[in-house]
Amino acid sequence: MLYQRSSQLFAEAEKVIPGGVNSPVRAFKSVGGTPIFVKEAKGAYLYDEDGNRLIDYINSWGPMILGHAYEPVVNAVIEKAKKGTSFGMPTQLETEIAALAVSMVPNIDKIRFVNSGTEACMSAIRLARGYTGRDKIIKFAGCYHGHSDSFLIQAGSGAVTFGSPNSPGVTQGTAKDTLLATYNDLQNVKDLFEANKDQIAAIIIEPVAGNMGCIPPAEGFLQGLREICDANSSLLIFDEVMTGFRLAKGGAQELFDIKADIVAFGKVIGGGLPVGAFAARNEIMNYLAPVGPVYQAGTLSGNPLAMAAGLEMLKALNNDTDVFKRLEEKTAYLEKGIREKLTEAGLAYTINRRCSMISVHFDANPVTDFKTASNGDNDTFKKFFHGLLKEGIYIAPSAYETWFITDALSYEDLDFTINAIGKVAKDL
Ligand code: KE4
Repeated sequence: MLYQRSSQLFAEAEKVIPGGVNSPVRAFKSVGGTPIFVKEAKGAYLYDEDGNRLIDYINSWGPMILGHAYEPVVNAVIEKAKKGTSFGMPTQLETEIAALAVSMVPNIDKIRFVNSGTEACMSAIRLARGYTGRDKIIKFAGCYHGHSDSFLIQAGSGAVTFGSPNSPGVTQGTAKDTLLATYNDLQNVKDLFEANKDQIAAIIIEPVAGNMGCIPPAEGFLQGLREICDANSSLLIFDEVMTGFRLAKGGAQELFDIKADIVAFGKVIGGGLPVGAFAARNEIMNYLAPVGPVYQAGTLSGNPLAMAAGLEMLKALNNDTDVFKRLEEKTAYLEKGIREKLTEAGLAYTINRRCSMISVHFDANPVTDFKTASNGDNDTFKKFFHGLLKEGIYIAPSAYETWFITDALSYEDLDFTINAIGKVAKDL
């Protein structure tokens, strides 16, 4: 596997784009080496600029749940583009995808589309603050809700990869309203409510965390948060940018049978085009402009191309009764294979998984929160990452990420991957 062309392209990119990338986690800083430049992709495979074929376990960080260049999405975008790409005026298509999303996801009456997961989460907490009249929010160390100021406090994903979980540029005035809790620690959350009586607008959580590796909620944890919010008249916000339309048709709310007050979406909902969204029951959503006083807007929100892509994606997931079962079975098969190979190699590891979100941690102890996620052996992870890349397997270029399984993966791809892991594990 040579990366000569990627190296050349990276050098050119660095001259005109900070760090040569438009999103830091792509820069391979956590694992070292040169970022891979992709030429095209189809199904489960990426084709890089050096002609290498890579089996993709990131899938654009989640959206490609049915594989790259999924034909119904591609064809819908092509046809829609011929009729104009943006109007800044309402279209029937927005109502169609909104109605479908509302029919798929429990406990929501209305949905507002935006252009990214960051916008969705940022708007969700503004709405919660406006609705409750309170300023403070609780987030969990290691969770990542996009890069708006209120969230860059002990954030996961790329933020922690670069050791800047508290980004410069976030003012003390903003940071003071973000309270930090420990994932899977209900008592910690109760203590925060005790210390900030009647001041907390909402808890925002990734119902399955995916930005410190994959960390599922402990039994009873989400239910406990629901009860704490009810007892304090605070809102429970599920950041389902990763889990939405991935864990189940109705996302984490369906899978865990827990009711969130506001749900944020991204990734899958746009079918690979820039779409975020946030949704809630009428009494909350009607606080949003132009109906209510909470302002939120966007030039390209509900963009026809993005809506066309998202609609085809949601229709496919809504109509395929087996897709989530296939994703579960394929990821369980992969997990079993990885366990066998890493055990054979005598390695200390933990694998966390929920449905088609999975991560490998090189630490024998349970990984249940940001602190335990930080204990993993990153040198081993680096070798694991690059060893797999050489075998034609692309996993997340950071131990603080989750893998996203696509239904486009065949069992031959999974066997190829498991065998490659066996080969690489011997040298770790
Ligand atoms: P975007 O603004 O990147 O569309 O979404 C932000 C976001 C919000 N909530 C969750 C749970 C997320 O995982 C994300 C974004 N995820 C990262 C991957 N860990 C995107 C990759 C990147 O930053 O380039």
